[in-house]
Amino acid sequence: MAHRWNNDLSRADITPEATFLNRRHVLAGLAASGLSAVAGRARAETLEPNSWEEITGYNNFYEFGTGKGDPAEYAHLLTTKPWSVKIDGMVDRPGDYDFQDIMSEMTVEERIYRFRCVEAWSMVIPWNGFELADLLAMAGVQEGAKYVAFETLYRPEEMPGTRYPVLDWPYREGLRLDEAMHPLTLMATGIYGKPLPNQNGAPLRLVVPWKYGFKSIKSIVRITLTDKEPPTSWNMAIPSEYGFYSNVNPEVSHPRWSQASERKIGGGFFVKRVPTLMFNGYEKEVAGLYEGMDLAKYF
Ligand SMILES: Nc1nc2c(c(=O)[nH]1)N[C@H]1C(S)=C(S)[C@@H](COP(=O)(O)O)O[C@H]1N2
Ligand SMILES: [Mo]
Repeated sequence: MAHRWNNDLSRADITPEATFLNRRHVLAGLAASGLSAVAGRARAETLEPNSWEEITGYNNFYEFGTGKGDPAEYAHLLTTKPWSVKIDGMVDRPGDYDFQDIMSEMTVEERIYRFRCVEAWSMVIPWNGFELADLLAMAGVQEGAKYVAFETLYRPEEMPGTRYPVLDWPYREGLRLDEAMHPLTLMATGIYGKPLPNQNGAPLRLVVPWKYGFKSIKSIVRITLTDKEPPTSWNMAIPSEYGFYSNVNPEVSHPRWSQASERKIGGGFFVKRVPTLMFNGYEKEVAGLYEGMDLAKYF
């Protein structure tokens, strides 16, 4: 599959942000560019990934409970083999796509992304995955499609958290088609080069780095192309707090807490909070998608 990202931006464009390349490449690039070791270290440190233990031990996956430790404790109950994803709606080739068949078509690469939860904690995660756009191309998006709807597996016998009506199951999310096609939008299939652990959304989950974490839906079984804005679980549950867009925006506060700063998980609870960046630091890449929109209204 083609890789739009590499075609759109040169390495020179992205190295200063140290955002999309893995750390070895970043460090090699900095050394080659003659930057001082100190500057190099400072830049690399801004995206120092969280540890495997942090990434896989502190999660939100309400199908396994609402506690941050529940997914690590209970997600092993989930069977992820075999797995297929139904792609339907406004596509040329609707059907059930087997996960292994999808993987054999895709080039999986590593990308280190900032990941920020609406509750104002954040992590930096080295994902492995492929662009959602490549998967959508497999199914062939039809003219007139404007949105992409996603659904998580709903299998109560393996998901103890679904016994409680905290959300209207199955977990649902959605993106506008241009957001879905953006080269930063990833279908993640791994972390640190290993297959995605169940608690992180095995075998495949969305990662939209400029949006709050809840948009990054886990363990996806259905993707539907549509011309209408799809309902989303968090918006259905609490519409005043969770909008369809959910772009990381330090200027728009959540009704119950500020969104202006965040605490990076790891290094102890007293690590100082850092200011949250517009679009989670991906402003240069994605601000154009929202030109002319009132982001306080479309939150
Ligand atoms: N199916 C499903 N996907 C989900 C959630 C969930 O409860 N169920 N939680 C979301 C929230 S609120 C966050 S912050 C991220 C957490 O991803 P992580 O546990 O891999 O860090 O997953 C998102 N995707
Ligand atoms: Mo979240």
